[in-house]
Amino acid sequence: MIVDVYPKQQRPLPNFQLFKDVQVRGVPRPQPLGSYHAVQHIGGFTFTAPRRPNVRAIQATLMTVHVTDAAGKPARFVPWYGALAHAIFFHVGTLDYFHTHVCAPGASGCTSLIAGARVTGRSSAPGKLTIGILLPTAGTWKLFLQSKPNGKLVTAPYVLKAR
Ligand SMILES: [Cu+2]
Repeated sequence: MIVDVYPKQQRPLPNFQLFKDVQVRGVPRPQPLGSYHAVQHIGGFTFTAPRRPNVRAIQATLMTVHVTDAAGKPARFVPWYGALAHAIFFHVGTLDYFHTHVCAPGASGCTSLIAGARVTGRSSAPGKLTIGILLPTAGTWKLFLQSKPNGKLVTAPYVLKAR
């Protein structure tokens, strides 16, 4: 369970988490992590990401994903909770968490900061999401990229190895 909240303030906020353990009954059924797929067809849209993303811990990286509709036209992203896309990362094993946004030009709240590095996610054209990736540690991360292309909520999963 994640509760993701931010204080209302003007300055960008460093990525941080507060933890508390929760007891859950029952036997967990592990799901396979999956692997990285550059091209994915989800909800009637095609998500095309780099063939080999190059991600390193504590280093700002931009990853551009192109989204087209069933007719092959660039999708129009409808703002959702203040951003054109939400990129939510979980570190496999430790469940470290990183959450960043892709914003329309001129919008605020899309800059991430870790250890002096910073990166900003932008969308400068229809169908194009440039995610600012800034992960705190190396290892395997699962990214859920959530957006509303043409008004429909779609989540695209990616498995990323950060060196
Ligand atoms: Cu978000």
